[in-house]
Amino acid sequence: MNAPRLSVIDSHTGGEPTRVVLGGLAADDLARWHRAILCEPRGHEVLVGALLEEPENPAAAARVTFFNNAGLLGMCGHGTIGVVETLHHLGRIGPGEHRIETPVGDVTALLHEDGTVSVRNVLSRRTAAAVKAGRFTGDVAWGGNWFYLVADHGLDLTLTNLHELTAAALEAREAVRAAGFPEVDHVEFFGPPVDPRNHSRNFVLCPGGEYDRSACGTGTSAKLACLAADGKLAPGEIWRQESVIGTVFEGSYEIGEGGILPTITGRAHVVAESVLLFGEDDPFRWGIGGESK
Ligand code: PYC
Repeated sequence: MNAPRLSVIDSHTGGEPTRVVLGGLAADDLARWHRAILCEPRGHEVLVGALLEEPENPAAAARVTFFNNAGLLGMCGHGTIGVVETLHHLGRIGPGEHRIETPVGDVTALLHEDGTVSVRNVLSRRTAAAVKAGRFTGDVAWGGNWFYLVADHGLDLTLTNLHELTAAALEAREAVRAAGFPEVDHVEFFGPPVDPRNHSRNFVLCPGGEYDRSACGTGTSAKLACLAADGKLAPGEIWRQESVIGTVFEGSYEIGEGGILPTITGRAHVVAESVLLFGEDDPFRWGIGGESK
């Protein structure tokens, strides 16, 4: 493919950025283009991409493939909220319920009149409890991505501890994979909330080594699956999950077949509209550290 010109809209959801690509590529192209689109010098390693395509089901608002600096993502909670806010900003949808197709299943997103969005996520479940991995013990759960959820990390969940948190989460990821869970690519550390209105604070390590600025929609879904499995949260009860920067997702769940159906509520804000260029003579056409495959 020749150098595309890609129209993108950037937003953030609770501080975590989403770059929606409005077309010009197919999902198969992302293996080659993901770092060029997201990473420096056109973006930053923390950006999560969302490629919009025509849905298979004409009743759906969009088909979305999420990706980050490391490759493709299954589902993305903050990203879905960012996509809905972006479609609203473009005048393509209004308040109401919208179906969105993702590679791991359809989700529904309810855009409220006040701009908040409630995402009914894919079936989520805890697959293993109290897994010992190196110096950590935690649960393994699916919330649209795979998580290792750990409370006994020994660190305060503060921005001043980012380096220590990242190093410990990478260590936990290595250890849980070696313990027989190679599918885990996200690690979620828990601690007490700073704001007493919230139930818990988290730090989430994403597959490419970045931390989630939001409370992580799929991570909160995985947490709800664990709380449900332990009988610590009833269906319909609200769980307020605070992120390491203090932003909040509200979660609740219904019982599903073989798991739970989580709903995550948050708000996104559009911050930029732009066209990305990838000059053939640009030495960083593929992003710093990226290369054509
Ligand atoms: O909100 O699900 C999420 C998410 C996954 C990775 C970054 N954010």
